[in-house]
Amino acid sequence: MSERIKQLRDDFDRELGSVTADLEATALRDRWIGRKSGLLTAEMKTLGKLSPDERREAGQRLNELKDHVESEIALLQDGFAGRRDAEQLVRERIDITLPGRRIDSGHLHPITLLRQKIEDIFVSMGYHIEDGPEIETDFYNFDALNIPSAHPARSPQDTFYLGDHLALRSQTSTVQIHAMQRRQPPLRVIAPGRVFRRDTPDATHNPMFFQVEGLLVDRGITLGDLKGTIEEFVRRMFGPETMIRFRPSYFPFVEPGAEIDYTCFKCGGSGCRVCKGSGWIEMGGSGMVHPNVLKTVGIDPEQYSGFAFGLGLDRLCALMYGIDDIRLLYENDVRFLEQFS
Ligand code: 2NM
Repeated sequence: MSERIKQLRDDFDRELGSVTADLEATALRDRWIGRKSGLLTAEMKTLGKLSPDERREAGQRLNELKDHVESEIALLQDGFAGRRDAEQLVRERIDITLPGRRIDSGHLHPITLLRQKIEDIFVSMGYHIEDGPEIETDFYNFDALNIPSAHPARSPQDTFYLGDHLALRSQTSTVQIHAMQRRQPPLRVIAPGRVFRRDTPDATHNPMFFQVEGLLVDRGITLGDLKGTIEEFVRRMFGPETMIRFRPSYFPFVEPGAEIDYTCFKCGGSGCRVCKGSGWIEMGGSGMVHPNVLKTVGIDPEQYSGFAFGLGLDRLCALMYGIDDIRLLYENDVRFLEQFS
């Protein structure tokens, strides 16, 4: 009997060695120790035919073999389960070092970013931000600004009329007139906003664009105050090395009037593509507020004087961001706008 049990153990060990999968291990278990048809189960049943001594001996051996079968198969199944877990871990591996996907979020329009930067500089110099209507009467748009009745700016070729005496404002000076009517000097105001002119759209023109105009009125204000203010502004805006120059010019609402240039923010004045080789960039118009304008709003030009200036945001925005066509600013093409987040 003991020879036979040894043979059985060898047979089992050989079969165990060829098991490669979980299901085969289960089948092997059934084949050897299954309740109904297990080889060892059947062997146990023959014990009754033996003498008591032989039965005790063989029973012990068979139990040992059964324990052996159970523990070997359990070991094998543990191994398969471990391998399954390991494979799953590899399959479902997550690389936590990968940067996350950026969540799309809204952002401000480049014109708005620029306007806010300009506003911050003037607010820190004590200016108030003023707002006003985009539809104005002739009075605010032209008369109060000392623009003569025959001036070409008044023609329907240049201005969008909405009726006989109403038009879309062609500059934000209208807001300055309202401000001067509402308050007494000393006065420091900037007026950012949309303005409208009947230009044919091209790379550098759009019939609607953005301006910031500034106004300061007090006793004893001179052209020197204007120059100092603009100088401070451009240095804060473009860097401390920036210089300015004034070129005499004419606007009906100022006397004297001047165009302001500043040294190129890109090359510092040596000449480059941004400033078209000149070293200078045009900022806008300026001047000392015309006595007629002050009189119209009830400010005595004998006691008070003021300076004013206006600058366009669109071309400045195009230069600063390297945009070659200002119409792109108003097409709301997300592929364009996404570049400024
Ligand atoms: C400019 C150029 C020069 C200006 C004048 C006034 C007001 F209301 F005080 F008369 N506001 N802004 C002004 C002066 C605007 O823009 C090119």
